[in-house]
Amino acid sequence: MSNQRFVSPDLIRQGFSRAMSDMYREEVPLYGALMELVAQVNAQVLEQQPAIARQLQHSGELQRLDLERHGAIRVGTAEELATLARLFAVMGMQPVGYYDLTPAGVPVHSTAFRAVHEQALQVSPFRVFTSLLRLELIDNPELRQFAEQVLARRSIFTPKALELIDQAQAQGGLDADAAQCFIQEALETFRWHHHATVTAAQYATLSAQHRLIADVVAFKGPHINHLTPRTLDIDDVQRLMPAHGITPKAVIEGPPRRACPILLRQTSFKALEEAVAFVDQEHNQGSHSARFGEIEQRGAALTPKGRALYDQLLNAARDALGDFPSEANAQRYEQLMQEHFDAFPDSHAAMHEQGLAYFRYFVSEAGLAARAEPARPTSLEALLAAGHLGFEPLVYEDFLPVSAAGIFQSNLGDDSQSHYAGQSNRQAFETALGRSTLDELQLYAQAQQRSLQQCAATLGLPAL
Ligand code: OOG
Ligand code: NI
Repeated sequence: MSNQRFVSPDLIRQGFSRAMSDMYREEVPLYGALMELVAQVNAQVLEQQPAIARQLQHSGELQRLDLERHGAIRVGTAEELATLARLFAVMGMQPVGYYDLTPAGVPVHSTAFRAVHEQALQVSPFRVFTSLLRLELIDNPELRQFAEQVLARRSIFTPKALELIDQAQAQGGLDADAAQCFIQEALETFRWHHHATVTAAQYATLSAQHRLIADVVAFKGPHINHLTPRTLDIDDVQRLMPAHGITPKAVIEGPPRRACPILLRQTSFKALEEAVAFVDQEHNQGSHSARFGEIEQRGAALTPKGRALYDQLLNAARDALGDFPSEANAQRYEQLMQEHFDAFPDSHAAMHEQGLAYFRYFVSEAGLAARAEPARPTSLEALLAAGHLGFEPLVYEDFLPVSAAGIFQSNLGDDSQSHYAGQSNRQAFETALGRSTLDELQLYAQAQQRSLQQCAATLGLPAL
């Protein structure tokens, strides 16, 4: 059987990401407004800062920018998570990283499904932050049992989606018709349902335990709760949001503003209060808030050394603040972050020299021109010094646990600060998932290494 007849998983992911965006824009018009604002700001940045436009052009990020977004969902059972992993695999998405949100009072642990190779990422960098509810942390045994029973009764995938996942796995892919059908069927899992699966009283009980538990347990499926476009200037978007009828949360999560962005900065706007019908109601008499909006700005992927420095500075700034960042202390928090992050070098050259970030190396014009010269440099250091090789940071494709906790919290309301005694449990998560999660640091190291191999091949050198 030849692979020719199969659609590339990257194209299925691209199609799915588009279909998801169209569905969400119809469901949540404010998302459309946010997309327009982000597109405007991005166009302005590219026009006013040609250096950024050149870098993005060079790295291939420019062509993916308009498509770029991440979503988030929350599931309730191991079986749901394991089947999702198989569904995402049809689109070339693997679980990368493990995020434990329990220390922040959110009873879930999570991974991000995404493409892992730089070429696949260029076709579609679509990611889905996927959380599994930790029912074992509910201390009331009756409520826990009730939640388990409700979850056991639901099926979040259409029969046709399940059939196509099996087919893709058995045959090694899907042809064009099957891929189209798969996109439509898979979309159903993430759709919003106005009809809850529990009574108003049951919803209230679940919600009193934790609003997140109600969000996962009381509905037919894991509705997509936000889709996040990537902006080139998050401060600008944050500033312009109110004029577009969007109220952002008080602080931007992640590192402060810098000349050379690192990791990930994010901000969100509050969840919508939406009408729903509980099973003991005829009309949409109840309400539930889950869906919100978010934007992100992505920067350089950091090495373990860079990440340790980031974590250290972030913790120091938060310790100095002495409280959770909020509207009341937002300005002071921003100032503290700026001060502390002075200690993080803010140029690509310094980050490279100190081994703080991962880079993609490329052969320059000068390097190409010098290929035939017998006395040309051949070591990495010498090639860089001679300007025969250049480098640019690899973009961070993942998430940040402290930021994710801040995003969760801002959408759950201030009354939901909870404390859970549970241990971080990557192993339990991976057992539920049915496979291990990939180490994001290894993926960046591999991409960096591939770029060096390519440079060596271009220059006709044995290795670099
Ligand atoms: C996910 C919150 C985390 C992010 O971008 O870090 C998140 C959720 O609310 O389900 O979306
Ligand atoms: Ni998000």
